[in-house]
Amino acid sequence: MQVDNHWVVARWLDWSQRALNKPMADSLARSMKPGPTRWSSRVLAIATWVLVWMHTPQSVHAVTAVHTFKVIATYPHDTSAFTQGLLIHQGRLIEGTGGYHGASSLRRVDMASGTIQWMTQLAWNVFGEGIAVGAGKLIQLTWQNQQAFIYDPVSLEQVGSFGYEGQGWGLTFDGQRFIMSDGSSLLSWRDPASFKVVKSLQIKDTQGPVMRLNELEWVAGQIWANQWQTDRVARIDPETGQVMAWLDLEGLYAWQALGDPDAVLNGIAYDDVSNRLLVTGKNWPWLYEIETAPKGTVEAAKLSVRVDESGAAWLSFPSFKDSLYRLDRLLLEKDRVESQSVAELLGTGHLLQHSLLVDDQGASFYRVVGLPAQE
Ligand SMILES: [Ca+2]
Repeated sequence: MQVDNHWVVARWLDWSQRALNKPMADSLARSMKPGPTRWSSRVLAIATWVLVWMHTPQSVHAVTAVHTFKVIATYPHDTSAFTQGLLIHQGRLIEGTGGYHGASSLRRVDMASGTIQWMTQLAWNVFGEGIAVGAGKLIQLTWQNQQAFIYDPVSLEQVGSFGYEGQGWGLTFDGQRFIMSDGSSLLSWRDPASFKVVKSLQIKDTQGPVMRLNELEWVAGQIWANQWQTDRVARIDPETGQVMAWLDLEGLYAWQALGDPDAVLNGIAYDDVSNRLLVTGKNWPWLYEIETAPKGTVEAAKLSVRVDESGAAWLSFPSFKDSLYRLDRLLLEKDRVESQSVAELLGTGHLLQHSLLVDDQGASFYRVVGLPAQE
């Protein structure tokens, strides 16, 4: 039976987005009519199987992926540094700290030894927050002072300041604009010259808005954000605001042992030259260089469909570079359900769009499943 690809595509989309779409419901209803047609436990089993398939956490859109980490190196970190901003500029580690009475600072730190090479302290009544380098300057936010400081990004000499409205939490730079958090689920994109808001997005995962976004880092086309008071970092698609994966750093450092509820994970720095990723926390004794790895949970890949001029259907989905994916096909016929893996792909780049030609002669449904990292 030749099935129009558009129809397959439409059914697939319906299926992926709703619990039970009408064509499938109708089809199942027809199959389950009593009488000469088979009203058997087998049909019920099929229906159940389909429902299980649809409701499994492994189905598309169901669960935001959770990634874990591997420690590459551990470096000393100043335990008096209440870390609020962390970045690497020209291979140098720069840290912004918070707190009143002189605890707020901007400093350049020798990574290997943890030694402070240069530091400026903010006024006693100023609480430092996120830092970022962009458009030839380093900007440091303040929490509630509604004032930001401008520094030369190399010498770290202060060259100016300006005012803005609202709370300042995290800050990063996407190559064109600053991106700022304020402790809510919103991120704002800001013009590097005027610091005026040019775009704003609410950040969500599959469960809804993600609150308390804190320290930020631009990592190869994604925004990474510490969620305040958790051990988690959200990896955010800057176009949609969707959390594409969570990086779960629980167990990296048992900060609870410090006895300070404020000593939470905060601080992400990424060096795109050396591809190093560094994380730390407020008053933590260690700075960690880490790599990320899938945790064996599922990638919430956004499978989309394109039909080309010849009528062939292409499935595509975005991926992270450290993920292995499996494409499953579910063949659904009246008296037969068959599931098979049709492709296995290793993601090779952030937000890379994988495309697969789908050659369908029947009613098929697809899903993408993120696989655990292979040992
Ligand atoms: Ca950062």
